[in-house]
Amino acid sequence: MVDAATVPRGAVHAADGPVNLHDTIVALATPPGRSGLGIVRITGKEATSIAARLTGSTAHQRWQHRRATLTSLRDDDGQAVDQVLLTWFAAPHSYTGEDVVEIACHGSPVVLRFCVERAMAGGARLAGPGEFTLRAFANGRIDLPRAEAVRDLIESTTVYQAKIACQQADGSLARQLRPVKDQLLNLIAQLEAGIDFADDATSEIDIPGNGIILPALASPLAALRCLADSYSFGRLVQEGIQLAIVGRPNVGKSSLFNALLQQERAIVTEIPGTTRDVVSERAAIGGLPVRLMDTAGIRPSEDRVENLGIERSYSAIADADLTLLVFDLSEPLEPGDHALLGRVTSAGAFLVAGNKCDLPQHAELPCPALPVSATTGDGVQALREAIVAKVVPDDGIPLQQSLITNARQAKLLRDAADALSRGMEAQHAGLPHEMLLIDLYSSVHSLDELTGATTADDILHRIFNTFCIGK
Ligand SMILES: Nc1nc2c(ncn2[C@@H]2O[C@H](COP(=O)(O)OP(=O)(O)OP(=O)(O)O)[C@@H](O)[C@H]2O)c(=O)[nH]1
Ligand SMILES: [Mg+2]
Repeated sequence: MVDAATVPRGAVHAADGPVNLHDTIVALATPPGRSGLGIVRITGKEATSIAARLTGSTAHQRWQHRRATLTSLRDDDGQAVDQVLLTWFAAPHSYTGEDVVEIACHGSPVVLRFCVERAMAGGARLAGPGEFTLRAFANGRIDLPRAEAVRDLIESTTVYQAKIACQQADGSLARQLRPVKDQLLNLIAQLEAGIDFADDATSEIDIPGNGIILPALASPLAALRCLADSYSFGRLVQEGIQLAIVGRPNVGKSSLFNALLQQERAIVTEIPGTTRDVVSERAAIGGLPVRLMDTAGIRPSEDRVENLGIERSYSAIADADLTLLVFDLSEPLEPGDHALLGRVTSAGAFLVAGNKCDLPQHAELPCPALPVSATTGDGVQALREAIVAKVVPDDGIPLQQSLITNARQAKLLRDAADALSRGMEAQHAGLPHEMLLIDLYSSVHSLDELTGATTADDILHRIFNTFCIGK
């Protein structure tokens, strides 16, 4: 999708001035600290000559593209400091599109620092955050969504998030947008030609009629809306959901919280009113990142501290994407249970669990509930699945099509779709084709901004600054 000719080159700004995209940069690509291996990465015109000097060899003519070579990292006197594996990626078939050398050292912080400092002494500059990926983008190797996906892949906290990011890093969004943009450009070309020749009686080029224009708008509009709509679920995949566990005291909220987390995080006792504050913890449920919130049991109370805790339980219900209301199946329900059900129902998405299903049942539930036992674990897996089913769209987790997980991309897709909607309205209202052309150009412009073909430097700077150093 990215048109290499329109990609900004050498003009991207860092906070303190333009970023030089033409010098040679070096960074540690693995986390600092002691480890089995650490990788130093160099990209740029001087990458191979600097790496040759680091390894004290003139043998770099024998390095093979994408093949690892066993060699030594040496000091100025030629003394070996570490035995390393060096991999050379020849321009333009590398991540950045330039010559790239990766040196896998043993993961000693002093060795790694030595390697980076020697590369700097040889003429390389220390890379800023995301500068390797910025070069890949600036050199037309990847478009902006693919660059953002690389960052999301590194930041992923669940395997499902990683799968989505991996798919995006592979260019799935560009593959879906390319035909959309082509359709829009075709329509623009037809309209422009029709307008140019409108006054020429000898011309055989006509302005296309509604029968051609409206369907030509409908199909890209539907595709853009579908992608933009996927963000409602994509946002949850990226940011996770907040799940508040609420109920009367002693129904087993903290026990269920611990069972879902698979660790004894919250205090559990037989004394009603044990939990006094919101206890929250991150978990992955069915691949979704979930912030679980255990709350104070809700009941009328004279205790000031308990009442403060109960206020927080109400706030947790208000803030949650999903509320899990817990009843105790082994005890008759109380008026407070019914009041709470009313409150939870009106607050938004909710699930009801009947806990302590291992005990004889004495509760008459006013609504369907998932039977669970936090003690035996019965029903906990079904509860996990029910939580996922509550937030995943009806047609399941859409791994096949591109999923938008990024607010910037979602906004630009909505802008592109809105422009087409306006164009359709203009067309229905019989306005001159020039009006439709304005909307078509506006839609294409939003798509170009999305892919990075026309994205402003300060936005690029903000995006790449969220990357880690060495990527
Ligand atoms: N038999 C049985 N007992 C349970 C189950 N879940 C919780 N309990 C017991 O019920 C009591 C209360 O459990 P908690 O998890 O502290 O209940 P809670 O809803 O967090 O209570 P508060 O924090 O006081 O609001 C404890 O004695 C638990 O061991 C269950 O599934 N079966
Ligand atoms: Mg509790």
